[in-house]
Amino acid sequence: MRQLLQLPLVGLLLFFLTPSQQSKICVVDKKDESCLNPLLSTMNNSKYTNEVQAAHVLLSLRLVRIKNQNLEQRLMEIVKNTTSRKGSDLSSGQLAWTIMALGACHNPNENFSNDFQLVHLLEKKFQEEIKNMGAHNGNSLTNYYQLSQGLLALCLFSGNYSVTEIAELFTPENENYYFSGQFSVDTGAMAVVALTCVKRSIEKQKIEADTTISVTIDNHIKSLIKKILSEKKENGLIRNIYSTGEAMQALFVSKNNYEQSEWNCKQTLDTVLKEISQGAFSTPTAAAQILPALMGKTYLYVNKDSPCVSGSDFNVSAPVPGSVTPENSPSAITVRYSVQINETYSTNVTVPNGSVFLDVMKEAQKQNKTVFDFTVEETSWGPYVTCVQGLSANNNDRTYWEILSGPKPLSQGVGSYVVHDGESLMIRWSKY
Ligand code: CBY
Repeated sequence: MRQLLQLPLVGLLLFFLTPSQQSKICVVDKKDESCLNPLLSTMNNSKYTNEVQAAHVLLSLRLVRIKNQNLEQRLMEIVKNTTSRKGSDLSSGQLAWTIMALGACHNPNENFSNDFQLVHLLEKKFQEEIKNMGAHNGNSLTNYYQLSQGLLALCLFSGNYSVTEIAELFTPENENYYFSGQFSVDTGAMAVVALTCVKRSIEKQKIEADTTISVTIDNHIKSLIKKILSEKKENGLIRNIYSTGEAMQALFVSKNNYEQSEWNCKQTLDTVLKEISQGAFSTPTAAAQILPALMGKTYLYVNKDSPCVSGSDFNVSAPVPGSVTPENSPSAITVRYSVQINETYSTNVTVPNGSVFLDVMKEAQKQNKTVFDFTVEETSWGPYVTCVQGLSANNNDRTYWEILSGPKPLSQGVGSYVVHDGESLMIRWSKY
């Protein structure tokens, strides 16, 4: 009798633990939303020196329907000014994110008459990327991450593209998905989201001739998802903390392409929340890229017909946890800094505690202007080193300046990585 009574209870428990239930609970709980405060305060307190950061954040806030009218207004101004000033100088990915951010919802007070023009401009940029591939050994003008961003915006905003061409370009064998032989999760994830949009749009239009292309695209998605899942770490992160948000989005949009047992979404979510509490995602772009996935949203939710203002206003209470300097740590630290081309040029550099990689480079440059000379370009992720000792990185040759600590390539850029006393830092002429 007792056993009989227990049966329904066991059933109920099993129901809650089934994989489909697990996937449903994989968003930040309403009661835990304060965990996201560090992300929101990073977004709120940023100076937005790089305009594309503003597009990233605006898109993210609109996607999760978090309302902060002041911030949104500020971001809109920056994005619109940039668009009218730089317009055709924006790269394909930058333009795609501008279109996505401005068009993510409909505001009756705003007139976006030039949206249509932006989509046309993106069509042109997308073709330029492809043309460059023909002329430069398969290398696009920028990279496949941006090509995927471009495709996604064209797909969501009714731009023109050839589905046959897309099916050929985005084949998983394409070496543009790889950097130095390693699969780029960020790139693969963005491609999965874009290809899923294309596939759904083909299915909606019911064009018979496109059915086989739809099957090909579906196979590409399946294969990319396999590669993404093979980058899953023991703690649930997918490659690293900065690629995990977009990998989660790719996995959300293609639930039918893997077994539920292949991914424990809750574990990934918990690890990301722990990282947030420890001060990761302290740049606006990093915060903007992780936020949608934590609230169960993907870029496919961008909806130009929904109203802009809704949801609740957010109050930022928690301060951003940064790298706290222990009280007894020395106020100045010394690191070894090297530039490697064929030869290696090294020096010892003393910088204040809490300095970033870029500060070390500046200090070395003061010591020797010829050997340690360098230039940077601002990107939405912070400064990107373009040139050292007069030698410039080049997309067509797939060359770049790689940054390392000891033998390990860093997963942050020169403007974010905080250096440690006694560390050996290097910038190395490399090929991806
Ligand atoms: N955005 C882009 O075009 C960038 C696309 C991206 C895949 C990007 C990562 C992912 C993302 N979510 O934005 C990317 N990096 C690319 C394409 C590249 C290549 C750039 C050249 C090109 N073809 O466009 C290249 C050369 C392979 C590359 N990244 C180099 C580097 C190193 C930069 C060093 C330098 N010279 O300044 C570096 C620091 C790796 C290293 N150890 O040398 C690097 N990238 C890192 C760490 C990163 C991550 C940044 C994380 C952070 N917190 O700062 C990254 C998010 C990102 C930006 N790269 Co690249 C990847 C990750 O770790 N998950 C378009 C825009 C409009 O959205």
